[in-house]
Amino acid sequence: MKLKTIEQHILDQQRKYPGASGGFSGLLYDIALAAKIIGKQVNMAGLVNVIGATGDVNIQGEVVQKMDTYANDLLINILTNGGKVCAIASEENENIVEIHDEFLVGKYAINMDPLDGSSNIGANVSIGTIFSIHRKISKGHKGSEEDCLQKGTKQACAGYVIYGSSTMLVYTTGTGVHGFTLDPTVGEFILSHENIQMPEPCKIYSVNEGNYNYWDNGTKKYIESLKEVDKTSNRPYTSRYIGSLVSDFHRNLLYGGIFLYPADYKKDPKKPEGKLRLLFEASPIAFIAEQAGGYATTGTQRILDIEPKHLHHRVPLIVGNKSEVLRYEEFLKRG
Ligand code: AHM
Ligand code: MG
Repeated sequence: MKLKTIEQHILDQQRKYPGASGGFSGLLYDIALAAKIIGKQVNMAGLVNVIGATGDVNIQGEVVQKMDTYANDLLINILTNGGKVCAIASEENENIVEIHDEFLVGKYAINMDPLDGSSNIGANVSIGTIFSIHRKISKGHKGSEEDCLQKGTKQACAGYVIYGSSTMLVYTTGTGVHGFTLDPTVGEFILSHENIQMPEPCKIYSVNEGNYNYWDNGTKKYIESLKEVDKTSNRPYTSRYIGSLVSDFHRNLLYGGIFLYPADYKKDPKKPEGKLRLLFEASPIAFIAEQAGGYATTGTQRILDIEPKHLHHRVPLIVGNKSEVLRYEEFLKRG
């Protein structure tokens, strides 16, 4: 058996595509490093009540941070020190994080959700980090919001880290989707899932069905259709919903499935709204899905084609096996 670390894999990819720069590989190493540290900390999360609750002062006299703040600060720290980025946008920050004068300014902008699904952490449920990398397009020496506000088709790379029964990093640069599992004994991400493709048929659906009464008719009818007995498998679809996007998507990517967070009328009875954020959640997940043979839509528009209006732009997200996502679009059209 030939073991390949994430570093070797990135270098191999770079050799295959001579245009790829070392700066880009360095950036992925930095993300992998942050992932290892966050993973270790997430594993300790259950002990916060023992060694000092969130917001409290711990035994060393330091304030114990909330896990999502910890992950955000750590990523910003590692990425700015690495000198490969020109701007960072994070779900945790209202505006972009600018690179201070003491650091080198790189050619890439990062959009990230440092710890998605963190409300699940108290129940020991898998959570994740999502990232999306764009090339710098702004004119000045430093990066600006313009570099982060690019549509999904312009992504140079997207990925996520899942902190589950193992820690895994999954990424794409537009040449397939590759997954690496952390071997905690040696601290290396080892290639474990090469060229992932979403398997057919689509067997699973993942949606917060508590929102049913707030959905439009098309979505309601589509979900009802999944409960009918399928002619080929002779059984209805299986419902699986964790409430942690990375975990729900990761399972569907490996087993075949559709994830839905459709627009709903929960907040405003006149205007349906999506919950998930385009730049930090929908767009990177859509890039990975398409690279794995799947598809992602708002119901009426391909996610990767949406021009972001602002950093925290929210969209409906329906992602999974292509034929199934297209079938959802048909239901929505018919209403
Ligand atoms: P967060 O960014 O505040 O963690 O929220 C995003 C999470 C996703 O991981 C998940 O898909 C969704 O929210 C679950 O929402 P709900 O609890 O409404 O079903
Ligand atoms: Mg999130």
